[in-house]
Amino acid sequence: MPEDWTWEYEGWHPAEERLRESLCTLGNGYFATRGAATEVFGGPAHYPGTYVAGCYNRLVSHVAGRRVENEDLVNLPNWLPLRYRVAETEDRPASAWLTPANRSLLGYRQTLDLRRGTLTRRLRFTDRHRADHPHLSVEQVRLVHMGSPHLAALRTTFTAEDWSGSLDLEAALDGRTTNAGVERYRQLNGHHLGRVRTGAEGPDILRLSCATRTSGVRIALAARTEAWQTAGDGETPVAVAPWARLGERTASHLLTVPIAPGQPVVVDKIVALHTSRDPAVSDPEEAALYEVSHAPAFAELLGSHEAAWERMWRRAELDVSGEPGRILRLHLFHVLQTLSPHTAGLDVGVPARGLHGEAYRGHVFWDELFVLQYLNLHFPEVSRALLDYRYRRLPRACRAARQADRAGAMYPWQSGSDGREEAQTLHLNPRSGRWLPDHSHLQHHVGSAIAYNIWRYGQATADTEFMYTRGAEMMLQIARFWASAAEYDPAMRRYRFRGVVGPDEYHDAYPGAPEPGVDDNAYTNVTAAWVLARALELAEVLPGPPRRELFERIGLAEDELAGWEDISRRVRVPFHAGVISQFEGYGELAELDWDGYRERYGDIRRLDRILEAEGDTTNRYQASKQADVLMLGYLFPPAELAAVFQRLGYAVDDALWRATVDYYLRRTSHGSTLSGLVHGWVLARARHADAWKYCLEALTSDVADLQGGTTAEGIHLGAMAGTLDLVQRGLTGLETRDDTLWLDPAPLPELSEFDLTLRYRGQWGIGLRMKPGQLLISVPVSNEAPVRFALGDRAWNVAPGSERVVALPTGE
Ligand code: IFM
Repeated sequence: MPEDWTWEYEGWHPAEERLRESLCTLGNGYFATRGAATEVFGGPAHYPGTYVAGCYNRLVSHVAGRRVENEDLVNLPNWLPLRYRVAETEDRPASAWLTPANRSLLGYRQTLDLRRGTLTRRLRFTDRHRADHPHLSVEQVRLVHMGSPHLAALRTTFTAEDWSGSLDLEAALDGRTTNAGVERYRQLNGHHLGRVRTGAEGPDILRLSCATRTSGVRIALAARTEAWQTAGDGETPVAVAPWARLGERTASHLLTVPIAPGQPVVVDKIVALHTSRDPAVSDPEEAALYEVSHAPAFAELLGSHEAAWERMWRRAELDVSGEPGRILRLHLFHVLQTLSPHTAGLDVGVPARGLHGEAYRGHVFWDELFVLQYLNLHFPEVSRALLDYRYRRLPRACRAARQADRAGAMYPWQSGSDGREEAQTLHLNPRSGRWLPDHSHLQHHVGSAIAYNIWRYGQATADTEFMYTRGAEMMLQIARFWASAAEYDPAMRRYRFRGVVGPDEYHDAYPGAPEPGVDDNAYTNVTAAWVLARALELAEVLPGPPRRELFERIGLAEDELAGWEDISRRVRVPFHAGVISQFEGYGELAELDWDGYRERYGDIRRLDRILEAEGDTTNRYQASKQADVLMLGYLFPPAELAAVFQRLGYAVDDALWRATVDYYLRRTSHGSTLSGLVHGWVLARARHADAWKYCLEALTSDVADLQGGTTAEGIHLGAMAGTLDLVQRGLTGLETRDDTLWLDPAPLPELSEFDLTLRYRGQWGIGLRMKPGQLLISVPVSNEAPVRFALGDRAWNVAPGSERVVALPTGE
């Protein structure tokens, strides 16, 4: 169905434009551009933004009497501007520039076509001052090339429906951009670009170059403008030459073109973007000019762009019927625009908000935990590159650990260009206007997320070249950090991790405590124990020479491993009232009047801001921002979770786990999009009646902007990718271990039919088709060997070119 691949936005609604811009962003893993209007060079309704993956700059600001330093993903010069108006005639001055906000606008429709990777904008104007009400229609197609990652293009076609005259056109490169896309950051310095230079080359090429102020990344754009109209015979295109106007920070092509019914005017803008961070580039300006002057015409570019997308869709395949399927495809589109095969050649991590806006400054958090699981089974080379981003920053993480009197690697909660801790030290509560201390750097569980990703990547790919070298080194250094952070409590005869912050950011200290952090966060402790156990397992299988070489290089002695073994079996997990405690003392905190707060405020997702504005704090209450203990049920399938607890000497049976799920379900405000996802996943696996409610929340968090306007500042990449994985692994129960694809379906009635194509250990096109009561497994004929599947106590080797239909227990 064609509509399954398109998202349509009708009319011009100033309050919604920025949200649409995020959702209509086009990108290719190297760079992305928000779906902003080309006619407006700014203003409150629009926020043009172009971001190159990994292009950061650091600036100092002064807020609340303090000096703060922030590193931001930089908003680069805007390549979009293209504006138009009806040119003056002998008896009439030129019209105003025509924009979607203009009163002469009759119609506005934006269509995001996921299959083709294009954004088409259709606008229709009239001149109300003229008695004959002439009409001008404009169709504009935009692409950010998926095959040639440094190219973008814009084709604009103007049709005079019932008048003749001329159009004035201006196509520009605009270097006046700043980072101003997030209201909360407005008091911070956003002027990242300097040394702007503009120029023109030959009759049809403009150039603009600049550099980030402190990181010194040089950026260059070049734009080729091609315009023509059809001649009087309606067929012969006649090229129209532009002339260049160069400003200090802008470069424009200007042209005036006659137009008449049956003689449309077409303007193509082909743009190239390079930075000095690019591989295989001598000078970015020279590279951009070279690229733009060798780029083919628009029609050919569109063809090769669509072909590149077709190849991507084939590898990414995940087909779900109905509206959930349409949303999932949009999520997949944005994941692939942020992290594509082009990413594999770059030194970049997973930006939590995509390349779609400036929230969280383009930083890299633990959110990659929700992203790599999907990529592992489609684009493993991209997963590997993202893990290599972490590997290159391992020395910095080791130094951070040493500075904190720990051993091993302490990865930062927020990472940017060089891997230092980028978490802010102050954050603004927009409700109270107060700047508050930020202790999120105590979320050391980010290290376990990296280790978890390495382990799962290894299971999905059997990539021993990575696992026995960089993967092992990171695993061992993260395990070493945990071993050095563990405090032995002789009274409890257990190891404890104290002074941390768990995934639930509402608890960063005990009420009234002078120091930040809480003790024995169950998620942190259990995942730390898991990391230690997996590191030992990996150390065990490392072949002799690489093992010796690695141990020697990182100074790891064999007897350290004995200590890890002990810790991995005796980490403490607190319990209260028959459930796992989120941390020591959680059960003693006050109960919140949830109904009262809901009644008073309606949306209480950001309860932390509400309470702080009232002079209170979430630290006093049994109130969690997002899934914390329940994250364990997201990371570990039931058997593995039970085994993890068993190894620690705790009996966590089904009843205790269910009681734990219910307990936190009643005490969570879901102030992060990750929360709905994790709850949906955990409840779906437990076949809980409320599962769909949370899955739906995760599915709609960006398209319906559920977190109160935050999608306009960038999409939530973790939740988007997580919903793909919810189908891929959550509903199928898919696990990749022991050379086997293990299945344990728990389909939701609302998501009971879907198709997946996986790439597993170098084998492409492995198919899983789920229907109510039935699962069809297929292995393409092109495969070299059979693939082993298991479900419960049944197992099959499915040969190349064959299928296996598996009946599922009733209700599945
Ligand atoms: O990593 C998340 C965190 O869990 C909740 N706050 C936002 C971060 C970035 O997405």
